[in-house]
Amino acid sequence: MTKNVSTNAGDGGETHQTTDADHPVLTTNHGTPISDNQNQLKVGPRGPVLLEDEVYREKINHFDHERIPERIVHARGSAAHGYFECTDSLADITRADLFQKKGQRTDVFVRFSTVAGGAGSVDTPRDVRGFAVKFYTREGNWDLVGNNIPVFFIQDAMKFPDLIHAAKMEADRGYPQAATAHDTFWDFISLMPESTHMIMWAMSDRTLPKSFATMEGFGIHTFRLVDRDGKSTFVKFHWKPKAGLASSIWDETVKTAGADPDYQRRDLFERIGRGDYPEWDLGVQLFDEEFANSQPYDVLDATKIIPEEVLPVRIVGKLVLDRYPDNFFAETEQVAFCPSHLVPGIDHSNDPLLQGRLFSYQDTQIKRLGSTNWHQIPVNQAKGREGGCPFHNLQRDGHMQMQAPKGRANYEPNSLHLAGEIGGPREDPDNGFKSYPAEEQGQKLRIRAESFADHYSQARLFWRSMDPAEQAHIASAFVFELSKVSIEHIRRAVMANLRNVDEKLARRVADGLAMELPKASPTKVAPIDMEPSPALRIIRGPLEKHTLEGRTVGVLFADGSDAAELKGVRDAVKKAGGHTLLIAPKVGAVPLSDGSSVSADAQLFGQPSVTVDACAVVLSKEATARLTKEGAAVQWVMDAFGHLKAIGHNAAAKPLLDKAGVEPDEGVVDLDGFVEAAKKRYWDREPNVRTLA
Ligand code: HDD
Repeated sequence: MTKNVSTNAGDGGETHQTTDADHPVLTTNHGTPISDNQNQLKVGPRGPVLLEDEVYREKINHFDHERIPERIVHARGSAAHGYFECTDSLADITRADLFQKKGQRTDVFVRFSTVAGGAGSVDTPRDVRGFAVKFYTREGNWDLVGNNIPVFFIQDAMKFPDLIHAAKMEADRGYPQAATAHDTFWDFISLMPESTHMIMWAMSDRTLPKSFATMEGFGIHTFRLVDRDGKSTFVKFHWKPKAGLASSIWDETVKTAGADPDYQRRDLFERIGRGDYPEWDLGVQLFDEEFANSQPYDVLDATKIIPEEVLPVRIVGKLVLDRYPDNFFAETEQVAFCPSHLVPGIDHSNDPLLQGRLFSYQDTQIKRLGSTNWHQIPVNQAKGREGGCPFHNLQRDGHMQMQAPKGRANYEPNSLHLAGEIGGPREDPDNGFKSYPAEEQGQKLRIRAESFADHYSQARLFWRSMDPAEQAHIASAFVFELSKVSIEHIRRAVMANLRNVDEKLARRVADGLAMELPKASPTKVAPIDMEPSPALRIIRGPLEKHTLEGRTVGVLFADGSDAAELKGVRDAVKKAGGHTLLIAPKVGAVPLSDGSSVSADAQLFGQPSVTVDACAVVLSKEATARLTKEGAAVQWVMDAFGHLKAIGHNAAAKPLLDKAGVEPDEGVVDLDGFVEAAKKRYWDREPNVRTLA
């Protein structure tokens, strides 16, 4: 290996670098070795600098161009690599390669995102989360670009720019960032009754996921699966988290945003690092035209779900994220999803929202990544597993072309192969992608189907399916958001729509705002009462999991903490599949009762209890006396209690709990009972700690 000592670092005592096997020689982008990375080229030691300095110019020029336009929506994202494994063959329903054989694996890249905020905004606003999956199948890339909510705000893509303009920071003042609690968003929502179902989800705990690993994902639209004989079956896709569904409490997310703006990105990184790989089951709801026609809504309307109780979700695969990207920009930022990217055996439906998306994503990628050759960026390349899916075609040239195709033939048909030359790729009529030959006819119209006109029945279904604790969160979220709306007629218009969802909900919101209830807004179609769907709940719902697996317990300790008690908590949490974070007033060596010492993972002031799932307090009498006078320690415990977390404590720590206003309940336990108690939140405590609408 090259041994090279840089000696030209100037006279100012700058660093001298050596290069060896671990440090290859620094070069320009064109490979010229660089002798000095500290100074511009000057005339004499005090300048002026010379324009001929290519080493400097290249470096700055590249730096000046380091940013690309951020995504207009979903700008803030975090991603991971992993695999999809087919666990139940769908070969009788679709010819899609990834669903053929039980045990078959397909590589994936998954990007989670918030919608409204910019790339540098926080991870925990009240917002929908994107859940975009790129499957590198052996027959091309399939992008399932979904969200963590199974419906959308609008029915027709024509309204997408309006929705997003209204949701993002207001046009004149440039705020608020990453928040829907403002006039323009609610103005739009109040004037678009079709958004009512999704706004119920948006005001629920679904928009406050604790972690990416604890949220569901949905493909939303109705798609088609097509078998080898060309038979089509409609499908809706669901991702079900193995870690269970878990959300935060509003006050907790607000504080998390300050304590750790990267909370969910860090969580993804750390989970993968610890081997707690985030995992989901892939479920499908399969149905035919007859079923579709029998439902009281249109399956092409993206503001509607098919309740799982009506049409069960069949689990056909699992998704495991086991590798964090090597480079944020190259992968997470440059990954580009397109709902139009399908593979043989999967096709889209006529959902007008989906149809509009088919154009938008390719268009945005060209703008964002700067070239139609964006498919050549490694994270976007069709590669399949086992290196199986290169692309071959006769498209050529363009900005940033990375390939040098051989031969004269860049057109087809050609006969050059007959002369022994490279003829290039040919179409495959048997196995190539074929669109499902749906029969279509009708007049050209700009119109919304009558079957899309019921805007309230499913909003009502959602509300009626919620646990009472969730209903209280929803009502309180409306009150909070509308309290930030300064124009009164907008608040009234929202409440007028809510009366069509549920009178009591509308009344609770009106009371919370101290406003009169307006008249209900007129409806084209009278809402119906559908059978409640318990599957829609998080709290006390089928996916709420009482577990420590993959969860983090914060242990507050200090000088003189009992070594055996501390070890007892750590061991027990580990045994239950959890992870402990030791938190102390100082991070270095903290002396324990037996003369040993241990380093804290985090300092008390920088690691508030909002960042963990459950809390243990292990303190000596002396440390407790000190910490009862320490605001951060009192707040740590107060928040743990207020956020309905389990608190395990030793006897000596009790005065700190008293100071924090902790009242006895089944979630406040001694250390022996802690691990069992730490597996859940205590929803019944909530009415004692805050007023909800
Ligand atoms: Fe979209 C990005 C999800 C409707 C136009 N969308 C984007 C991302 C997700 C979704 C997860 C981020 C992908 C990533 O991580 O890179 N979008 C949805 C869902 C929708 C939806 C679930 C409705 C069911 N979107 C939608 C419509 C349009 C767009 C109707 C336009 C007609 N979406 C875009 C976009 C984005 C995008 C502007 C911005 C960045 C990108 O595409 O790659 O083209």
